[in-house]
Amino acid sequence: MTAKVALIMGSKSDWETMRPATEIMSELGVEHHVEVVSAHRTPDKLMEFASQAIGRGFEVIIAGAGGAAHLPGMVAAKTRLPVLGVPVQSKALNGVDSLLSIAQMPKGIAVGTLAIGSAGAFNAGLMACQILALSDAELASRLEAFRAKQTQDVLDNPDPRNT
Ligand code: RP5
Repeated sequence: MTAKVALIMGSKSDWETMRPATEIMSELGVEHHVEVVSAHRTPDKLMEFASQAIGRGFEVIIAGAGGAAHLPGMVAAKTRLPVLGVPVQSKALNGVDSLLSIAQMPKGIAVGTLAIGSAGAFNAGLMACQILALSDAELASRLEAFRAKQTQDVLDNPDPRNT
């Protein structure tokens, strides 16, 4: 099966933040490709990746980056595929720089921006699954089951003193 989701990130240092995206996609049975593509260190690779993404069979791109986080916006500028941007927590500004860089796209090129850090990465993976589930009934069923279990887990153990 070919990967329908490409998960790219600006640096290997982003991997621990971005890993939860792969975990939920694996849990829901969604094939994904993972690769470092840097907007400022490998700009030619970035353009090549984005312009070839549709031809490679990808349907959703998740892009994580930190600091002056150009990666999601630049990828979105070169492909019509939906791009989900994950702000990686930076050392200097705790990821607020990453968040604003990704969220504040000028009108005309859209990037869906998730929360800062690993929760955002997990939700990007989840959102990618939800997008693919629009045309995949089996994936939709797995998503429904995931959500039902999450709900039931809370209902079954409402005492906050129990872990
Ligand atoms: C960004 O610069 C990356 O996305 C990373 O979050 C940040 C720092 O990268 P490294 O200097 O750790 O490689 O491009």
